[in-house]
This record gives sequence, structure tokens and C-alpha cells, in this order.
Amino acid sequence: MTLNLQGFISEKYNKTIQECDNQELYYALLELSKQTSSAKPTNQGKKKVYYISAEFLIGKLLSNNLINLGLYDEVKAQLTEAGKDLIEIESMELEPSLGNGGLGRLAACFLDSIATLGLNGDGVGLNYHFGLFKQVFQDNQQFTEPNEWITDHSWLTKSAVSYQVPFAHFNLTSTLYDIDVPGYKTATKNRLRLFDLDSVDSSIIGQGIDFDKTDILKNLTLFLYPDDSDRQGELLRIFQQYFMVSNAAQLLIDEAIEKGSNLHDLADYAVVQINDTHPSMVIPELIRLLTDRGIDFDEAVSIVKSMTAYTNHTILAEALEKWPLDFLQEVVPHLVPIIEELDRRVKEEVSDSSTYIIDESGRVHMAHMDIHYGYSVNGVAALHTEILKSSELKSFYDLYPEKFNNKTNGITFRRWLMHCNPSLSHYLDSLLGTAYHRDAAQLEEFLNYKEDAAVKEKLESIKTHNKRKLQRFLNQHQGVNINPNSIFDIQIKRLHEYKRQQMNALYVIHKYLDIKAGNIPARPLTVFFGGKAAPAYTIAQDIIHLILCLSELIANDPQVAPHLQVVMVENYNVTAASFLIPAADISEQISLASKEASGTGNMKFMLNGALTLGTEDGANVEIHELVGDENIYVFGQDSQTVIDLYDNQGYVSRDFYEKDAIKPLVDFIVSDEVLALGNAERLERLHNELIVKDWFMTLLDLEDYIAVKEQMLANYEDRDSWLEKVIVNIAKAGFFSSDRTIAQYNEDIWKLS
Ligand code: 26Q
Repeated sequence: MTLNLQGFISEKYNKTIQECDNQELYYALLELSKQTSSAKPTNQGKKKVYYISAEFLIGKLLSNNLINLGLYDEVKAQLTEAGKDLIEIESMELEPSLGNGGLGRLAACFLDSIATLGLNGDGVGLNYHFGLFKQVFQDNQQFTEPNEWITDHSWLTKSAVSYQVPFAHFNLTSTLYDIDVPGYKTATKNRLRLFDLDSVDSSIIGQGIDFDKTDILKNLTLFLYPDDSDRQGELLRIFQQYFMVSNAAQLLIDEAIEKGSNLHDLADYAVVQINDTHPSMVIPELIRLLTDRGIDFDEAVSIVKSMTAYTNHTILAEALEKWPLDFLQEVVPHLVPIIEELDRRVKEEVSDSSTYIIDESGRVHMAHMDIHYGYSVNGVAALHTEILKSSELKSFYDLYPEKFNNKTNGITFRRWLMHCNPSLSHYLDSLLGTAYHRDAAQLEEFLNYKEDAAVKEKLESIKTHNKRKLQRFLNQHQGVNINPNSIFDIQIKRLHEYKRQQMNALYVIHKYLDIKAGNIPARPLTVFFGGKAAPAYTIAQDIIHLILCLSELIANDPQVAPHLQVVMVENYNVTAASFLIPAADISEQISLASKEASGTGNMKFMLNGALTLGTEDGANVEIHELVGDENIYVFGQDSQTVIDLYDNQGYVSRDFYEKDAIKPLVDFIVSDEVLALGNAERLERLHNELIVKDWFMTLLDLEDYIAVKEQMLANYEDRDSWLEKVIVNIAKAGFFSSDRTIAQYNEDIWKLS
């Protein structure tokens, strides 16, 4: 296709490209891209997958859509000719704030792959006006602000679709907005369907992200994961979840009828993938809608059983949702008799009370409903699925072994290579051709260059280029300056104790003290952190506080600052990730073994030529298997040891704390130097937590972590061997393409034609 960008711009603004500012050019490209994808038909296949998710962390769309529509190179060339820079233009776009972390980003990668594989499937979720909060740092602490992302010119297109959603005391009328999802060079397009409520009103937001949680008409789709530390917050989440799934269920029934379904055959037209437990109420809701339309209860149950599939993303008990039946009675009383009947049937058939839907305290276990009344249960990495089968969901595996399957996560290479790292992607194209764009396994051809000095030199210069790009980004966004000649060591992910950012902070303390003692490292090190902490998660806030205090302490210490820098990236999001990941040397994947279901950042780093420093957890295990011992840095206790320690209460953090190598590091958290910069209550709480509880066993792995990290830094100096490892990692990353993951979902679960 030949593109005449100037013609398009003239028609819109009656100006030359050169005369337009970046904002105007952004609007023009948004329109061009929307027009091009709206001209594409949707897939007309009979059966369709509905990927229902509370989160879709899609990131900015302009460049990605241009890439997928095959317009990127042309647009970039024509802009460059007029003296304009696409990166600058893209910075005009506000990042949609429709997700929180891994689960949401996975959903976004999956939409890209579903579209790219030409499968018939849409994402269904909510159109949160402010999404997840915006993180700002002040006084070395995290503060939260509303994150506005919807403007007059946006990717959303209002549709004519609208449904009535019944609640206890009122009905709500929804409005559906669509965002087109063009596949990579495909003839068809897919969609993200986001339901909203016209009456939502941001004027109820007060201080920070506070608002009246009882005013459902005004607050329903304001925020993702509103604070649920009180009863009103929990009720609001039930309102949100039911609004999402009732709309989704009505949509899929309508679309099936349109294509000729008589509802008895609904499962031939629709399959629902339930992304974690947030959309679980879709099961009773579908049963309700089918019985309302004249299908008897038994048949409705069997139809729903053959069309719903559940993905588990966590083994942390606190994340598995359990709603008190009273709460459901208060919000969605019409679902209660259905859930009770589903539970009665389980109790009639099954003797193991640990699998009941409603427990003896009257709480509804959403995952249990999914497993009994869906036909597939999948984990998101091989180890995770094995742990589900052997411990967390063992009683269910005993009942339904045939339902359990693994689908190791993946990432879309369009965003996480072609878009975020064009230098590397073009270089790979020049060496390997472009076949790997559609068949990522072909990246393995890159292994042939393992000993090629010219390739290594080029990889080195690409990395430096990406470090400079990150340097500019951080300078503009946060006013910090970083040293592109240092080693970039990066840990970016939501703040959670099991992810152990605190262990990395203890490493920083170790390094600081070591430099103070006169041990000057061979090369400067920059340690990057990024991630948001849930506002009600106090210890996670304390960890951010410690990192920010350390950052300040080190920056102000002339003896240490030339050799060590700590950067906590503010408001870490997809945009920041796309600058950080291509610049990384070391990928920190240091969760307590058994706790990280998969991780997907680990895959992005590997693809972009960083080496993993990680535990044998989640998909790290599969990375290790693929690249071999030589090309990854593994440390720490394995998952079985950790599971045994939990089972026999064998971990006593104080025993580790008392060790000579550990005590000074932990105590430094409450040293005079750090207390002078921070808040004593936060620092003392964190210090105490590590000594008396340390639920995620930071101190267990700390010494090994420090030793392996030091070894890694030493090995970095052998550039030839390091770059060989980099090549192996990139070459082996093909397995982690979400195209492979989605092909497996389709083959084993969805079975779309
Ligand atoms: C639950 C109850 C109440 C409030 C919130 C929640 C809640 C919210 C979000 C529970 C879980 C989440 C998100 C989980 C998540 O992102 N999990 C990650 O999923 C990735 C994709 O599979 C994995 O790679 C990560 O390992 C996993 O942590």
C-alpha cells in the first residue's frame, strides 16, 4: 500500500506536515490508524472466544497499531522527511490505564496474538475512566493521584450496543466502547470491548483517589481495583465484576443468536476464558440468562460447563477471591439461588469439603465455582501448573485430572521487540530475514552467530544506544541523569513482598557498605526499580520508602555516587517498560521459589538481550531449561524446599538475621544515615518485619543472591563471553512468543475453526 501522509494531513488541516505540531500530527495519525483498521472486517467464524478480564494493560497504541497495519515504516519515513520524529509524536499519547500488572499485560499480548493468528476472539472488560492510580513520589514516599487517560481524541469508538444490568435496587444501562485490535499484517481485525456507564461522574473524586464508594451510579467505572479494605469497597468490586460479566454474557448470547444459534447450541458459538477469578460470576449469570430464555436448569448448567474455561494466575491464598454470600445477596440477589444450587450439586456429588463453593462461614469461593463448572483449568507456567496439581488445587486435580492443563505465558514480539527495540529488531531482520516475525521459533537461527565478533560488537552498540534512549526518557520524565556506561540492573514489577524488591534493596546496602569500605567496583552499577504498591499494602509502601531513601543517600555521597546509583522509576507503566527493558543488562527475577506463577517481564528482558538473575520460579525454570546453566544466573532455594519449609514451619528469619553477613545489612535500614532521610515508623516496621516474620523468606536466599550477583558483575567484564550468553538468550526467546501460547490455547481449549 502506498501512503500519502501529506495528502491526508492537507485534507485534515490544510497544512504541510512540517507546519503541524506534534499534537496535531498525533491526532492525524490516530485518525489514519482508526480509519485503516475500521475498514477491515472482523472474523466471521462461527465460534468465538470471549477473553473476559478485569484488566487489559494495552499501553500506548499508536506505534503498535501502525506496525500491525503495515504503515509504520512509511509513516516514519514521510515524517522524517518533513523533519518530524515519530517517538516525539507518540509521546503525545496518554497511556491507557486499564491494568495493574502481569495479568493485564498478558491479556493485552493475547489480544495481539489472537488477532495476528486470525482467530475469532474479542477481549471484554470495563472502561475505567481513571484506571489504576498514577504514582507520584514526595518525601521519599508513594502518593496516589487519578490517572486520566481518556481525551476527546481517543482509540475508543462508541458503539450502539447497550444492555440492562439488574442489581438489587436498580437496573443500570451500559454503553459499549470498542478499541480495534489489528493483527500483525492480517486482513481481519479483532476488538477490545469495554463496557461503561454514562452516569459516571469524576466530580465525586476528592483528595487523591478518594471518592464516595456508595454512589454506584457515579463511581462504577471510575477506578480499577478501588480500595476494598472496607465493606463498601468490597461491595463496589462486586458491582464492577457483575456489571462486567452480565454485559459480556448478554453480548455473547446476542452475537451467537445473530449467527443462528438457538441457544441449546450456544457452546458451538462461544467460549469464555475467565482471566483469574474476577470474571467468575459469568458462570451463574450465563445460567440465569439461559434459563430466563426458556432453557431448563440442568441443560443450562451443561451448556455453561462446555463453554467456560478458567486461568489461574496465582497461588497466593489472599488473591483467590471469596465473597461473603451476604454481600452477593446485597448486590446481586438473583445470582444467589443459582450459586446455592451449584454448590448443593457439588455437595451431593463430592465428599471433599475443601472443594465446596460455599464454605461453612458462608463465603463463596469463586475459583471453586470455575473449576467445578468449567471444562478447563490452566496454570501459566509449567512449574505453576505442577504446583496447582500437587498442592494448591490438589483436591480438584484428584476430581478432574482431565480439566488441568498448562499454558506457559508469552509476550507479543510486535510490542516487546519490534516496537520497543527497533535497532535490535532491524539488525535481526538483516541477519535472519523476517520469517521469525510470524514464526518466532525461527529466532533460533541466531545461535549461528554465537562466536561472531562483528555481531557481538553490534549488539554492544545497540545496547548502548538503548541506554542513551532510556537516559533521555528518565531525564525528561523524572529529571534524573543516569550513566550509560554503567551496568543496568533492573527490577520492574508490582511491589509485593513475594517478589522481594526488599532483597534487592539489601543488596544495594551491601554494595554501598562495600564501596564505603574501599572496594571500588570495576565498573559503575545502576540499579533500577519500578512498580506501584497497592495503597492499602503498608509493607509494600515501606519497601518503596526504603528504596527512595537509599537512592537519595547514595546520590548525595560523593564517595559512592560515581560507582553506584539507585533509580526508582516514578509511575512505572508500559511506556516506561518499553524504554527500560531494551536497555537492561541484568533482569532481576528474584521471587521466592513457588510464588511467582510465571512472570512475563523475564521473557521480555531475555528477548532484548539481558541475562536473568533469578530463582527457580515460574517461567524462569523454563528459561533456564532453554538456555542452559551457562547462560543464566540462578540462586536460592528451590520450590520444593520452600513448600516444605512452609509445611513444617521450618523457616525462622531471626536465625538468618543473626548471621554476621546479614545483620549489618538489615540493621542499616534503621541506621542514622537512613533515618535522617526517612520516616522512622516505616523504616522500623520494615526492619522488624524482616526479623520477626519475613513471610517470603528474604533472608533465606540473601547470601546466595549477593554471591551470584557479584559473580554476574565480574562476568560482565568478560565481554566476549557475556555477549555469547546474550545471543543464546535472544535466540532461545522464540518459545515465549504469545503467538505460541495462543496457538496452544486454541488447540487445547478453544478449538476455534
Ligand atoms: C484479588 C482480590 C481482591 C483485590 C484484587 C485481587 C487481585 C488483583 C489483581 C488479584 C490478582 C491480581 C493480579 C494478578 C497478576 O497480575 N498475576 C500475575 O499474572 C501474570 C500473568 O499470568 C504472571 O506472569 C505473574 O506471575 C502473576 O503474578
